[in-house]
Amino acid sequence: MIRPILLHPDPRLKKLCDPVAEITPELGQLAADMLQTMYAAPGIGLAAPQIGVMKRLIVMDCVKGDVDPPRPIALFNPEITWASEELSTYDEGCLSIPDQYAEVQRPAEVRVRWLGLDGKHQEEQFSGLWATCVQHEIDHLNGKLFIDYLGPLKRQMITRKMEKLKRERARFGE
Ligand code: K1U
Ligand code: ZN
Repeated sequence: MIRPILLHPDPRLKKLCDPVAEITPELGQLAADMLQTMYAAPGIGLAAPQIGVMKRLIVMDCVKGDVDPPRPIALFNPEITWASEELSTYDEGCLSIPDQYAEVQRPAEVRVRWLGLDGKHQEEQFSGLWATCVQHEIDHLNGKLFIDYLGPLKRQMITRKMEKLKRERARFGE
């Protein structure tokens, strides 16, 4: 089931999410819904608070083009266990802040430990777009948005545009 994505500003996008105690069939269904919602948007990642669920769950698939097969992954309680000193800059977007992009600098590589859908711990080193995306999604679980890395003027300008978009959507029922 495709779920509606919350738009910034929304107090739920500023909150710390709760860890998941165990992987239940309901959480498996939530992860499946999030992947369906992410692909439909379209996007390369999605965090549970973006659909109003305050749990530490993210999904991603950063495979580009049609050559390589898709790689949908669901990460419960993801934790960064190592980050490279080398940084990389990416022009980030966010499904909760549509049509707004800004350069954000983050560690170029990160090691992440998480609980998989099978209830087992996994650990993997991510680089390139996967590294950028996993950090962006983990930020969502901590109530942080990519615009929080920008200066106050740029952040305020984007927030005002989003307030206008939300007013228009409420008025015209999009
Ligand atoms: O968390 C989100 O809001 C999803 C976001 C993830 C992300 C994008 C860019 C850098 C870091 C994290 C998106 O997926 S925005 C949409 C997007 O980037 C995209 C959409 C279609 C094709 C390719 C990319
Ligand atoms: Zn986002």
